[in-house]
Amino acid sequence: MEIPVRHATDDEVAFFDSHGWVRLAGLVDPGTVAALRERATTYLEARGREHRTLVDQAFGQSRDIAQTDDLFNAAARAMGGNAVRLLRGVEAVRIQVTNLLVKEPGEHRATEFHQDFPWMPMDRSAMLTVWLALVDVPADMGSLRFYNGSHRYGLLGRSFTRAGDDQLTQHPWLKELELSPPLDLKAGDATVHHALTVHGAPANQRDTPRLSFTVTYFDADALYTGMPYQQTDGLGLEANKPFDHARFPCLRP
Ligand SMILES: O=C(O)CCC(=O)C(=O)O
Repeated sequence: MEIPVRHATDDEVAFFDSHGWVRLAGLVDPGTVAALRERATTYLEARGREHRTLVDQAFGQSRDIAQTDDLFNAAARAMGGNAVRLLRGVEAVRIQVTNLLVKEPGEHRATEFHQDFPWMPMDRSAMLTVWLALVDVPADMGSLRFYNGSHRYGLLGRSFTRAGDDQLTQHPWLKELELSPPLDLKAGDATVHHALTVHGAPANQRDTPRLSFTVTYFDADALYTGMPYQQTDGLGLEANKPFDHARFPCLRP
């Protein structure tokens, strides 16, 4: 199954490089997005609704969806070429995780500002997430906001471990950076953010769920550090070796 995905333009690549995020309008066509949305709704209805962690309070998830669903798998593979283009100097990527996210009005709070990378057991930070809107996501439904250029400041520490550990509380100087504008996304538009970019999202103030499909890609040359991490523990990965495992398919354009 092949899914048409447009290529990021040179301007979009340059914007990502300088800002640490970019909006890719019309990344996936409306017909494909409608099919993905229909499946997403079914999967998300079946998910557990326990709010055990600070992350659960911000959004619901259906992780690794592309491992069992052929359409999401095709979409994740088709978007990989843009990940290679956006990550400077990277020749191939692996998929780290695919996910369906839902932010329900009334049920979920704002997503606190955080970086994605501080949890990761990779020896290099060339990693990004494509966040594909499966419904129209006006800004007040909770499209992501980013601190421009924050990917240039290295690892800023973990969030979602305890109350009050969002990045702005830990690093008030981040407010000196410009915050990206509120984005009104159409279904099929995506935002892409680097794993070091500080990002968050407001609560959903509309009356319908915010639905998105996310794929996180990382440099295929990255080596496993052996750092404990729920996703990689027990897979038999060897420290200081690449992630040669079916869970991390390699995409080479
Ligand atoms: O969708 C959200 O509110 C947060 C998603 C996020 O942090 C991510 O995809 O890295």
